[in-house]
Amino acid sequence: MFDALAPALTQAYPQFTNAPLTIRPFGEGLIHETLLVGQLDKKWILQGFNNSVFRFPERIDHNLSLLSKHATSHPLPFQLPLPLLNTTGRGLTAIQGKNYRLFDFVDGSTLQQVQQPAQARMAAQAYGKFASWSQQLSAAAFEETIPNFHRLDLRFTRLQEVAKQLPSLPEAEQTLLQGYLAQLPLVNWYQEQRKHLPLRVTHSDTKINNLIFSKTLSQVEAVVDLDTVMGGYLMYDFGDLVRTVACSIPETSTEWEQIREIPELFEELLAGYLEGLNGAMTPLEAESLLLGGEIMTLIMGLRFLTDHLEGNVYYRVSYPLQNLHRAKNQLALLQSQQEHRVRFADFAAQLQER
Ligand code: GN1
Ligand code: MG
Repeated sequence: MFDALAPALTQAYPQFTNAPLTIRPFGEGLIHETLLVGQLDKKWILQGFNNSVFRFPERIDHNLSLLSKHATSHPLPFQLPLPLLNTTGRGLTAIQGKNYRLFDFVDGSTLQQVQQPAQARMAAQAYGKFASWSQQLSAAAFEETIPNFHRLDLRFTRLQEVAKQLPSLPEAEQTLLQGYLAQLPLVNWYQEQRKHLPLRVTHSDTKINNLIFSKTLSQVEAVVDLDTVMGGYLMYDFGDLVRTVACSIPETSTEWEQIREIPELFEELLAGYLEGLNGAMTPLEAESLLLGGEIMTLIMGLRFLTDHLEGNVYYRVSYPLQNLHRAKNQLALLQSQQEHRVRFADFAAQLQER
């Protein structure tokens, strides 16, 4: 069904010759549509751009060009794949009423879940390195590609508003809603932090599957999904890593009884992130990392539940109750994370003494 894109692609990008193209779905992204394009022995990633989520493509262009310039003068030990330009010099190409972007394919492996503690450490070192590298850039120079993206307080009130507009909720939804609303103290803690934390240039979508490892999983080859790079807090980036790495099963799983935080992986992540950061943070930022995982898990859960109540208008779903299930998964993970607060604080104190 994607073959229909081939003639327009061949015309739009100087990379392609007239040899046949193969185009097939690729990866696990929930927002853009990701396709793998092959021609002879070469490969590219073609992305169907999600215009309704990313309403300001020009802001993305602006931010990516800041990143690209900085990467030229201050090289990173991994790639930051940027959109290839079409024959008219643009990163976006309209085909059959939809916008597409083409990227060089980074050969390697992606993980939905780490298999060994060393992979968690490596992932955290890479995102920590990205954070210290991007700190040399002014966060104020970056534009908000999705306004208020990680504003926990606004996500929280939005869920309340959406729930209020519904006449009544089935029991499963009601119980879950109450579970989320009981997290108000965490929202208040977040609000307090916002008064003191410096704004940094953050990736803002540091899921484990946004890293491309080498084939043998021995190093990080690339950090991808750069559309949400913008001003944010370090705890966002560390937190999304905790959410997607230090858990027994992925966010897509419906085996809620089995979901729990894996403290040993959290500890690898914290050690690795601090190694990557190499001291580039304030004491308060270092402390904020400890609750970053909870913050990001709460944000995602609130977003999944809100989307479920709104009729799945944001996230791609493969069955109608999937966002409800994701929300259930994330609340169970959050509650498990909260049982480890003391252990994590002790571990952080030990790391500091070393
Ligand atoms: C989305 O497309 P993907 O999977 O990289 C989302 C993230 C969520 C994530 C949940 C722009 O990222 O914020 O963490 O799904 N991206 C956007 O899996 O909303
Ligand atoms: Mg992704």
